[in-house]
Amino acid sequence: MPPCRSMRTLIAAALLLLAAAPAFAHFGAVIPSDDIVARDDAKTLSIEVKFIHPLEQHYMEMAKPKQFGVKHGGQKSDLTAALKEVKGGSPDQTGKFTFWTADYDIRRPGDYTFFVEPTPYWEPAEDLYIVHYTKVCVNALGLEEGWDVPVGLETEIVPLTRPYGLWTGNLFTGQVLLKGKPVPHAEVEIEYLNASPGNISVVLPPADPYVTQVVKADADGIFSYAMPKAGWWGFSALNEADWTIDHEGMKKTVEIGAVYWVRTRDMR
Ligand SMILES: [Cu+2]
Repeated sequence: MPPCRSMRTLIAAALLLLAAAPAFAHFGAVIPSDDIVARDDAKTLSIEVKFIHPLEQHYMEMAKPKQFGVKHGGQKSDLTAALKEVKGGSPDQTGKFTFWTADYDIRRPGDYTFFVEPTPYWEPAEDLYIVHYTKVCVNALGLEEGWDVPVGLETEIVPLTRPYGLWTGNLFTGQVLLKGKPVPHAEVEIEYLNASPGNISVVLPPADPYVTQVVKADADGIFSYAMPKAGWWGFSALNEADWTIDHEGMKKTVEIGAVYWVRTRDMR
């Protein structure tokens, strides 16, 4: 029996919804209050840890991360206990979403790479779990050392461009690693954080493909992108984990992301 009219309408609507489902990307985000701590600056950083759609300014609910830490001078420190739960959302979102903040006191010179390993996020629309290993580097007190050292996460982006002191228009180059090895031809998604401090004109994408930029890495997992506006830029390389997570008795795929954030400033 052919489906009734209301059923056909429903199917058509569902198909339309699928077709129209925007490819807006989820991004783990670790955004510090300052990216370069100079001698006269406040030495306490406030760091926000979120799961968002950066250009659309949409929040997703974020459970307490499995691990939050910093690598400095070759040493890793666990900062998970410093995380405080906060609620927020974009102006056009109903309801509030959980994200996390932590304060961190800079005491010594050098590069501080903050990293987060989130608790797996169940995404029913994609029938998978998402874990975005996310990093950001803060330079402190005049010593430029450590930014190019991997943290040792399951997957991560390691910068080949020094990730601070970047001008608008600079090219950011990085390498995608999975279990410490380059990922040939990795696809990297890039988004601008519309909520960047100092962003006076919110970016309105003229069409969906403008929301998330896409570049492909070369055979050594190396990619580049030139950032056209001042603010924070997120780079995200997605891979499938070689492990699964049980969800209601079924083994589910886990999408693991390597995410890295850098900040640009206008030349003037
Ligand atoms: Cu999302």
